[in-house]
Amino acid sequence: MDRQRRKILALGLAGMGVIGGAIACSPIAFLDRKNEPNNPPKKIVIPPMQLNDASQERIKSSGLDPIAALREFDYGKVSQENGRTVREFQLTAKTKTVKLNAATDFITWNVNDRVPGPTLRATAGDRVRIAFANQAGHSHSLHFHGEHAAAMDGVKPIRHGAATIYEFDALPYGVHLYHCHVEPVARHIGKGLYGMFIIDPPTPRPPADEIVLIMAGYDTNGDGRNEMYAFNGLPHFYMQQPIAVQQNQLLRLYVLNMIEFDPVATFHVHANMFQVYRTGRSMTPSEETDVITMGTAERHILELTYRFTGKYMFHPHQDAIAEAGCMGLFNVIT
Ligand SMILES: [Cu+2]
Repeated sequence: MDRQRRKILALGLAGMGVIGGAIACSPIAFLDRKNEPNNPPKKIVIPPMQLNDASQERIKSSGLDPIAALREFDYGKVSQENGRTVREFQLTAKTKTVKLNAATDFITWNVNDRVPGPTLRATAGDRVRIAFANQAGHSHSLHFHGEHAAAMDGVKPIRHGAATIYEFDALPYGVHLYHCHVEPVARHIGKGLYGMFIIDPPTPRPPADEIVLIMAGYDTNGDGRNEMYAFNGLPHFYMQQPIAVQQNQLLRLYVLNMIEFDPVATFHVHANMFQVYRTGRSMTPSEETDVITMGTAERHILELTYRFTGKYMFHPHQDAIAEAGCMGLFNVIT
């Protein structure tokens, strides 16, 4: 999160008089469009998300933070070079043991000690510079989806203790991803070395409450099958801590299927329909549905608005996957 947004959040917390360890998001947040200094910030109402004690404890003890993954975007360190915007990102491969539930420890390979890694964000045409260091103990790499030269494709293993720079133009606009490409790739991704990479179109999309949902699986016993699944890293978390969203306000979901070992997963929302922007590659939706099939690494923008308040599930309609942790709730409030 950049400093300005931290400040806004801090002000929001103070203004709300949050006490007693309750954690909340600011009631009013601004969509951060650093690259458009001439556009006034657009106000979107993001309902405060009061974390109950159990959720706070779980985030602390698990080493995973699905709240940070949900609405936080890393725009990089921005500078101008020869009249164009350059965004520099520091990404470090790490190894970290997390607690998927009270009984299950899991050794992750990850980016910046997070699973998923930070959601990187740029605007089409920006220059993107990724300073990648490997401190994970094994060889890793970062392979970005999108267009770039072969030398920047990130398939060459970077040894532990080494570093490299990946640099390319952010193209084309859409929802992309990055992940380790060292073999066996399914294992490296399955252990957590991935994240989302959003390239905004030159003309911004309309203001919306923007939410990242990344589906992933965990092979906890090394048998080449997933025993647990999650949205944004932590199994079942958004069931115990529903995502508060505003009634009658556009919700824009950036959904990525990062599940290895299962060929496909669907994404389904209850009691509503969504507009599909496949791979985020268009400004007009291609279809409307309430369940969409996604192979591994497929990702889409899905837009919807809830007319009625209440709690609504979202999950893959492979119900075994949902019941093993890849399930959550939107709590639609006025
Ligand atoms: Cu790797």
